Amino acid sequence: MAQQYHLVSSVTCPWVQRSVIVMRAKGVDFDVTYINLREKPDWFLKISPHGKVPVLKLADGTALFESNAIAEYLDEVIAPQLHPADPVLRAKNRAWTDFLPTFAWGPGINNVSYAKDRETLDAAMETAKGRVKPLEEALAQRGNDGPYFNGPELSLVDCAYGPFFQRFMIAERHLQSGLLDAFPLVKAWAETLLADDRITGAVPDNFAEEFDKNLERRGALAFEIMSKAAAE
Ligand SMILES: N[C@@H](CCC(=O)N[C@@H](CS)C(=O)NCC(=O)O)C(=O)O
Repeated sequence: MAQQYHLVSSVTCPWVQRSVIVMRAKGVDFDVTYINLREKPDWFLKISPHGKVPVLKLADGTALFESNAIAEYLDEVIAPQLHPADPVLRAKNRAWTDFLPTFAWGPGINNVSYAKDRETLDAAMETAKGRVKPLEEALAQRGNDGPYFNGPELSLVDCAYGPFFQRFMIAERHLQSGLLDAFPLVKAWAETLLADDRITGAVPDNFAEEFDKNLERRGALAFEIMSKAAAE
């Protein structure tokens, strides 16, 4: 029987993973279609206005796009609610979720993960620190002891950042940049997210292999270091 939700996906996409995490956290079953983003099918372009995944198709055929809109929709219709009940806290959570593209690409931590050589890595580290610092301050001021963003329970903020920490940590194993060392609260938060199977398990079986290929396609230093280590 067809599931109520159908996710249009691509294997290594962190924004898709965010949708999957929300559905896992809510115990929702769903079908998935993987597409090749380098050869987008026509049917996909018809339902994704900017040609990006994720798209979540509902039982009545409605297609939702944008991972934030999808996460908010799922949180409104399926328990348990991951957004805080308090409107001020909820607004703060939305703001930190909106900060995610700045954190990742601002130029943020993705520029570290995908740096092509030592020189660009050093430059990326400097700018990325400026993107991690506001989060460190937010965690210091959040008024709870974690381990998740809002305290003991997973939130939509955790669902959004988890995929980006997961990818950063894969590259970081090879790069050893130490980016998060100056930010102990962010580091502890990232470790909590990476210890949560709802987050790290929200990728397909071939994720590791495809992510390595992604690093290779980008000419990333992390891939070069990894290949050298494997050859030794
Ligand atoms: N703001 C979008 C970003 C989604 C996004 O960038 N998806 C990438 C894959 S990770 C994509 O589909 N890229 C295809 C393209 O840009 O042509 C969201 O949150 O859903």
